[in-house]
Amino acid sequence: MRIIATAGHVDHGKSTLVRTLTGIDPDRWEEERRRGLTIDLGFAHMSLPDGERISFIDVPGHIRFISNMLAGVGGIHGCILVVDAREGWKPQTEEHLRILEFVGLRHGVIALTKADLCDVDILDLARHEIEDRVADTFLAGSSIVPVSAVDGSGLGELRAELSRIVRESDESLDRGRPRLFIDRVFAAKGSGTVVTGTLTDGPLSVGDSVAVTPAMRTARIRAIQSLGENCDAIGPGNRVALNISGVEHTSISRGDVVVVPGQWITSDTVDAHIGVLGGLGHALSRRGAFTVHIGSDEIPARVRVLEADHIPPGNSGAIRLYLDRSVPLLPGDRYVLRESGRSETVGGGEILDIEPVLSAAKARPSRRIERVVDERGVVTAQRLRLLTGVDIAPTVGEWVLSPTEADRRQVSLRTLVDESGVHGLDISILDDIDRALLAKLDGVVVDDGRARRADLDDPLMSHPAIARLEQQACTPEACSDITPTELRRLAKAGIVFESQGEWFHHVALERAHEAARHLLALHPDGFTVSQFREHLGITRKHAVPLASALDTRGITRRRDDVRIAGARL
Ligand SMILES: Nc1nc2c(ncn2[C@@H]2O[C@H](COP(=O)(O)OP(=O)(O)OP(=O)(O)O)[C@@H](O)[C@H]2O)c(=O)[nH]1
Ligand SMILES: [Mg+2]
Repeated sequence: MRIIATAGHVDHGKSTLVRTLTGIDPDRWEEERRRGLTIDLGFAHMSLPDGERISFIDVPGHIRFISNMLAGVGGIHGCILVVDAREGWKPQTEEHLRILEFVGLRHGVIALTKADLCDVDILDLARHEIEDRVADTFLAGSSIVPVSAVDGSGLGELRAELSRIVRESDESLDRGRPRLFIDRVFAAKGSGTVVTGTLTDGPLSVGDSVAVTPAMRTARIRAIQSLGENCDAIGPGNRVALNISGVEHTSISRGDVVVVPGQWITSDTVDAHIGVLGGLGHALSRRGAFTVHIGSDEIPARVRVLEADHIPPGNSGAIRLYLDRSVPLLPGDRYVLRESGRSETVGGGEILDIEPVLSAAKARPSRRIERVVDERGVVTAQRLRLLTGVDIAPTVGEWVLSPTEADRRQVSLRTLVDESGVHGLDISILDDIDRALLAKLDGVVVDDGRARRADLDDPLMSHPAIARLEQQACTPEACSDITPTELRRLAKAGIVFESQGEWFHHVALERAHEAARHLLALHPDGFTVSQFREHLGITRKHAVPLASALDTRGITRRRDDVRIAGARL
């Protein structure tokens, strides 16, 4: 599926051409048909001879309805630029073409209409003029096809050109986060609210919970139609009608956006690249009242030129846009800037930053992810994806850190750890990011909630209880001068061990091991706890846990009342 928009001056034959190709009259309104003038967007579709399907968006050519034209060209794959062969290039031929450039279109064909009314010389003249006019645009070198809706000439070649556009244009990007800029909304009899638009960025399914910007009213998708047919799910790059429940049609208007909650950042201040039209009679500065056209939305805005105070016609630069309301956006989104006072197209380009951090005086917008991270220092990988549309692996935990920020934090962590000495740094005073960084810091050990330099002696290792337990060996007394936590840390270090509630120094295990070896040499069929106890000269209180410690280590194995050799003897 590809979506093709018409473009061109008023009365040049756009709607007639769409009707001739598809059999569907894109002029939906009685007023449009009566006046023979397209006012709002029209829709039609067809199958090409090779089976490919095309949706058409037919736009009005009249300058008064340019906003409607702008609302129709978001998310399209190609265009038919329509030029009346007798009239040639006209203001809205030029303006529409420039608008299509600003929205980033790369594919199209030029239809030279009403060929039945002209002779070959006129057609040649028109062709040469068009070739000149499109020379510096995406239509440079495109086919110019003379067509007639009256005698049908040229239509075969035009269809072949449409097939070429289908082949050469890329499928719409699937980012897994659908966005539907609404271009029509109405109440369907018996089924509630219906919104239509060009679906981009991800698929939608019946049953999905969605939200409608700017108020983020939540709704559920009850039914989906595309090309007049019901479907359970639909991918990006399609014309779509959604029947949604939960939102009144009167509370939605063109330009509102259907999204999945949590998947988009909506912003009202953005930095953008702008190309200013060469034909503009003045430079772009902050003076003036502007409208920004993004998707099907038209938003009043103020402009601030960045890195300069104006941009001359034909030049490009960066601007900050202060929008009257928030829109779900991504860097790379295209927009068109118009001046509302003079009602003229000023320029357009791509959004670079949907959440500028630096003041306009300092901002140097670009699409570099590193810039986005640098300006913030720290950002979660999830937020970074919403800000840039790109998945970046976290530096640590769930965070992406700029190199400067990572350095700064590591240096300060090292200082804190150094200063805390053998006592150690209480890591509960750190934030989550520092705690995660600390765990990866070389030469630092975190133990029991405290971080120390690994090369420092641990005072616990010289605790008097250790020497005492070592001396008492197989007959330890209960320790009152050391905590269970400390004993467990010593056990982790392999210095002491616990068996059946008794704490022993490791030497006790070595002696018990020796005793077992000795007794098994005398009694290959096994020795009793009594023999073990007598051999070591200890009581049952210590003999039982020691024998059990031998069992758990596989040195001995218990069989009925005796111990026999284990695998690790
Ligand atoms: N003879 C002839 N007339 C045509 C042809 N195509 C369009 N027309 C006529 O030109 C007039 C304008 O055609 P439309 O299709 O309404 O023009 P449009 O570009 O859609 O106009 P807007 O939508 O208002 O910008 C109508 O009267 C058509 O019948 C053609 O190939 N041959
Ligand atoms: Mg029309």
